[in-house]
Amino acid sequence: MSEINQRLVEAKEKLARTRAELGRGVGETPSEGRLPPGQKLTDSSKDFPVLDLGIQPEIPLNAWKLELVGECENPQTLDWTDFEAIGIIDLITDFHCVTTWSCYDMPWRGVPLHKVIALAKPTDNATHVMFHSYDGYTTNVPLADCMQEDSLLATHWNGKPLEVKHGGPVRGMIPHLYAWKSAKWVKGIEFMTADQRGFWEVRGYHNYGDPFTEQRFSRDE
Ligand SMILES: Nc1nc2c(c(=O)[nH]1)N[C@H]1C(S)=C(S)[C@@H](COP(=O)(O)O)O[C@H]1N2
Ligand SMILES: [Mo]
Repeated sequence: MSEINQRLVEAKEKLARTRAELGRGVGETPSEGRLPPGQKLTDSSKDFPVLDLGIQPEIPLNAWKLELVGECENPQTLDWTDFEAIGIIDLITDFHCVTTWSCYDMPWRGVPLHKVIALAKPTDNATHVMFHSYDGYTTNVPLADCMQEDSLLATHWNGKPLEVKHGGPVRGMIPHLYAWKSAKWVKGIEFMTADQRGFWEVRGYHNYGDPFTEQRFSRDE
């Protein structure tokens, strides 16, 4: 992790601390509408903002691998051909970043996460998943959330292969959680018998990250 943009990470950690001190949802009324409280709608007709650690790893398709490891009966490594053969779907979802921008109707294409997970057969003891990325990023998600119909490993956005800056060739897309739970440049999925915090979750961000109840920071837990 020595290559990551340390200043960027520190700035975001500081934001987590100061926002935590101010308290959550100041002056805002939680709404049950489509736009989660505290969010602003951003135009994504052409592109959308980029957030990363200052590294955008370039992984050619013929070098890309997905490792399924940990608490499962069939640990395995998939290459691009294996991965695509699982079955591609199109999915339109909303996108909510904890830095307060949201986009509606994001057109994704990819492989349903539950189908990938089914190949690995997590044991009954597996409760959580850790996503591992080529830039060293990690994020934890309960297994049940990964099994939802609209959780995806996305390969395309708006009809085109996912650009490197947005996590191509393959990124997670867990639309019902804040976007830091959607790991870009995914290289591994680890099944765990207990919850463990990922990159931002140990740096002041919420362990679960539900945008509709503003689970932004760890002090909201
Ligand atoms: N591998 C990796 N995935 C990541 C990140 C990252 O730094 N590295 N940033 C997260 C954060 S904080 C957000 S908001 C979204 C941003 O996705 P985008 O850059 O495509 O908008 O990716 C998430 N996934
Ligand atoms: Mo983010």
